[in-house]
Amino acid sequence: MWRKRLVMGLGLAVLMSCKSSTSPGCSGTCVTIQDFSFSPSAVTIKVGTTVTWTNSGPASHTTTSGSGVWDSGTLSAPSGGGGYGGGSAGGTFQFTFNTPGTYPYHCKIHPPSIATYAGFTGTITVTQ
Ligand SMILES: [Cu+2]
Repeated sequence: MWRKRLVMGLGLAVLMSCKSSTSPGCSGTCVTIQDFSFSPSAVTIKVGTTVTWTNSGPASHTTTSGSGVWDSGTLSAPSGGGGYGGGSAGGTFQFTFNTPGTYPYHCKIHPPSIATYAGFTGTITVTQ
């Protein structure tokens, strides 16, 4: 009987560690959105990789593909110091890239066509 309880305990520990690694922290390929930059702005990944964007700036943002491949919609800003400060973590968005290519993107709310946000762009490069 003790053996079964041990296995269940381990399973629970694995579940809990998974949960804490997705939000507000991020495992895998992660891009942080700030006011007004994507960090890192250029990311190179292998086909099949999932990218997670997290908004940690004080304003709402989006990650929006320049060629319509993805659009996160509005990602809310973290509140009350974010997940570590007792508030809520910023909005996150995940997209899996299954086709090699170069994917420029921007924030729809703060588009690079406005001079102030000209540098607020990012690129995902997907290789075989
Ligand atoms: Cu924005």
